[in-house]
Amino acid sequence: MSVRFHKGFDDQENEVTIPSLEIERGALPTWLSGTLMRNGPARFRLDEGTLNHWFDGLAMLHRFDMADGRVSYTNKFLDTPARRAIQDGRMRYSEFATDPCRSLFKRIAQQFVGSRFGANANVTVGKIAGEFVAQTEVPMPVAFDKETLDTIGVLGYEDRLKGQLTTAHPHYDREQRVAFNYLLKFGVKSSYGIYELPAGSRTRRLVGEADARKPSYMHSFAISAKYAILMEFPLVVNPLRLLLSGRPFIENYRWEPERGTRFSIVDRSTGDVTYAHTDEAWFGFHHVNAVDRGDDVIDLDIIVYPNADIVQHFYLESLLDGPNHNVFPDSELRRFTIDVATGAVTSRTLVDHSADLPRINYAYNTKPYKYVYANGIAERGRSMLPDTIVKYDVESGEVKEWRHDNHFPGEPVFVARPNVDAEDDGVLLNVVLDATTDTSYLLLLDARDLSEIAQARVPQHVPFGFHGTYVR
Ligand code: QVM
Ligand code: CO
Repeated sequence: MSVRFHKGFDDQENEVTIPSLEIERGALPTWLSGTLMRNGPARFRLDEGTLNHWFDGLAMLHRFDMADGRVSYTNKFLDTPARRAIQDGRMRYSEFATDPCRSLFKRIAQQFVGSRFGANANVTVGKIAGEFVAQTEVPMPVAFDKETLDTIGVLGYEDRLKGQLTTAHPHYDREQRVAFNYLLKFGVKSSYGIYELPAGSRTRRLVGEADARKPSYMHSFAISAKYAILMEFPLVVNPLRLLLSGRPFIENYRWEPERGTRFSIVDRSTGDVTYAHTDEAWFGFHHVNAVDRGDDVIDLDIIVYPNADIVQHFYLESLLDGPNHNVFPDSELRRFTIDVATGAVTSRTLVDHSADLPRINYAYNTKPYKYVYANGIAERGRSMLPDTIVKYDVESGEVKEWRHDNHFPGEPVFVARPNVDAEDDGVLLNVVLDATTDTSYLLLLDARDLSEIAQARVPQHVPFGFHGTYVR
């Protein structure tokens, strides 16, 4: 099979502003007026050596502005200590899977002055206290100017919550106007604190705290109307190792499937914590939704893998030079039904198809819903990277697909058509790498049937990124 996706991992040093992209096919819907902002790594090659992993690359912001049938494009690196050091020819800060060379003394000193992290927030874009921020899993959001994409700086919270790790996937309760996230505090006894942050505020409030001796690597979590739920995959770390091993962050984690999978369930109003458990070992990055069924049962839907091999798959060496059998690990959309009172967990496959980077119409978060959009795998056991856009019907298990040979889409972002009721009445925005020309384009699909609406060409490549957000 010919796979030419490598351009998606090439550095993109060119920062441009293009007032009007060429619309190569179709036309933008007249109602579509807003901005898609995306984040992702755009530089891996250093003066000496290369970063190890897809999650390590230097953050670049991308902005697609849509109005009056036109699309403009701007991209800019996030201006951070990590980026400046690399421009000066040195790697000075820890990334997900790459560490600079350091003495033990320096490592420990840095641990306590908190400068091991160079603010390379390359995962997603959010909004905190009215500011647009780039976010990653170290709780130091980096504010930037929405128009110019110029970096403003690390956004400070005004509270006393402490923790070293969080997610780049906060949840939002649009009625209560609060955001939720967790903050992991490493210690002899580590804890995951669930906090809420009112819109417009910098003051987080601790809702409840679950403890863990060996914290799990959890890239996202779920909220239902009543609970915040942490699905603790058995990819776990001994916090001492993180402090002393001298290995990059993720290499300190161990796959311990015999632990099974624990769920920490925090009551959003009382802060009470209960635990549930299954002997089955699962791993995943992305929760899809969670819905309360009756009083004390939660249906939690998530893209899962039977193990954490996917983390290895995303090393650049594996992606770019791996042997032909180095294919994308199989995933599925699975529903875990949790009985909060008894701690019992059962689960079943909802959609038996491989994909990741799932999105829903977020108005349906915590509510009964039907559709998931994701970055899909055309052929299990053959594709190395996601190469389709899929739409899942979680009730029937039906899969719809958009695909095009040698075109590599990313995360599909759903935008609802204003003033409509149907869950899937809207468009999907997707940045696709066209590996036949080594350039990218913004693809608009009708979310109902995945038919093409328009394509707007960027005259250079947009490296494969992670997440984005649409703002009106
Ligand atoms: C120290 C550290 C880091 O889908 C994309 C996922 C991306 C995830 C990323 C980029 C995670 C990065 C995590 C850089 C962790 C840094 C932590 C949390 C604890 C400190 O003690 C040590 C700086 C290595
Ligand atoms: Co993510």
